[in-house]
Amino acid sequence: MGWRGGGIVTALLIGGERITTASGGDYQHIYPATGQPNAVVPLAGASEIERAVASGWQAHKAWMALPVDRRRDLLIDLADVVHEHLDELALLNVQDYAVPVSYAGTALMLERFLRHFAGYVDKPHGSSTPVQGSFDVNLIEREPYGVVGVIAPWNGALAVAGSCVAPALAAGNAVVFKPSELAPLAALRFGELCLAAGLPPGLVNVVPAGAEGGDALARHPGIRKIHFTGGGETARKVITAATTNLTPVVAELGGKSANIVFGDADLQTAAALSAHQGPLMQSGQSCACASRILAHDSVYDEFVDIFLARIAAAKIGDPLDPAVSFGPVISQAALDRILAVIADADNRGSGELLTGGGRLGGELAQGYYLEPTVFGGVDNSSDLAQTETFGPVVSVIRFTDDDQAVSIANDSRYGLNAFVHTRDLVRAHSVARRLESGSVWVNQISQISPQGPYGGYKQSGFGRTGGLEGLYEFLQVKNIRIGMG
Ligand code: TXE
Repeated sequence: MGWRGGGIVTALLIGGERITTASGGDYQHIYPATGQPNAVVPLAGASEIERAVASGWQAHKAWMALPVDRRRDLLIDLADVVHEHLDELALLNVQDYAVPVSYAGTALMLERFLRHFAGYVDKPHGSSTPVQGSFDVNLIEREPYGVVGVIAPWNGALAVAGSCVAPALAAGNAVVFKPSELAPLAALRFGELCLAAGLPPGLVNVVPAGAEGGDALARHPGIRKIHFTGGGETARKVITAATTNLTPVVAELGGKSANIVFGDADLQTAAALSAHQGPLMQSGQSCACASRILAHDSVYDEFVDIFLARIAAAKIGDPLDPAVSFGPVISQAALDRILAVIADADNRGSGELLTGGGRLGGELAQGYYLEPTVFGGVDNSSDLAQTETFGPVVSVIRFTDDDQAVSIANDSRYGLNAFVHTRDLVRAHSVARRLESGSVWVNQISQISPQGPYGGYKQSGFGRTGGLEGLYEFLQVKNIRIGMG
């Protein structure tokens, strides 16, 4: 990957070939920490998608022609190559979306998912069953789809490469991987590392694109399954496009996660975890953002004091500074949108502004920096509490008892994550079972691991990544019955 015109020259990666001009035009990628261009990104259009799908089908055949232990070892080799490039990938994440380099999470996640799913390649994932009234042999086989499409959001291309591309490959598929135009760099480098590890060219094609290329991918007849990660509005467009060929879709969408602090919680720990999981991690630009903090009346004031102190202690600044934990939001448009959310909440009296609320100036004025923002005493029926903000803005909401906490937490169209802080594990279990969300984290932050399934309830999506559920999303079931006379 070279530099041109003050920015990185990127290229699509199709069939192992770097393509630097594409029918989707060139996208001038802006570095959010400075508001300045740092890369020129050719965007895939329909013709490049066509090439990528055709290349995928050739590579799929080559991949399945390899014995399972060879495929397993190649995925382990890829994990090793990713491990050797963790620092570079973390820096490319910074170039992509100005996430602080101290947050190396997604590159590490990629390696872990690769190692985990390499382990499935040569393990049985079919079965056989006796059948009534005969001695026929009945096999239940799980087969790859062939070529699948993976569409990633800007805030976690490497996380999606791990949670989706890794299991898809382990299941035997080729992948057309479409990162967001807002964050293509780390994903493109991942595609190069796949080639360096010895994977067949075309097994992982990386095609940065916007809506045009994404739509072409979603409606392509050669794409047999789609895994989409992003917002609900876009998901509707992807699902509609996928109906062209009745292509199945898995959707990992947004959230408005409740973070319940009970009266018996260790408040120092709860405040530290809640600050990280709330406005600070990726500047609140995470589907797992704990954006609705429910605090029991008995500890509300004390918790808020500790929580605000934790947020004030966060180092805000240059994402390349290892001491920094809070960076800018992704774009001018996001900055304007989030400031409008804050102003609207203020005007409606949805809660009391306890800290933040404005754009950061001084040496940060060129970047899209927002102050970490907290509203207190928020009404859960307000738009502030009901709509995903996808920025460093969180609400603190009072509750008086367990039933009310569960009721408030579930009063949301989303259901991706929920967080519970309590020393009482009977309460933790009983509350966890009543929360309508795909993941519940007790005295923990959203430590997504390859072993555990991750995904949403309600409008946070359907389908899972991680674990056997995540593998089976990329396998289709065939029943074979052999007459024995
Ligand atoms: O999403 P967008 P963004 C969610 C997060 C938030 C959103 C932010 O909660 O709602 O993602 O990410 C492509 N046809 N999650 O802004 O705009 C687009 O180019 C096909 C949840 O990126 O929905 C990008 O690659 N594709 C997640 C992708 O869709 C289209 C974790 C997503 O874009 C398209 C991270 C079209 N018409 C973020 N239009 C989780 N649940 O794990 C755009 N795209």
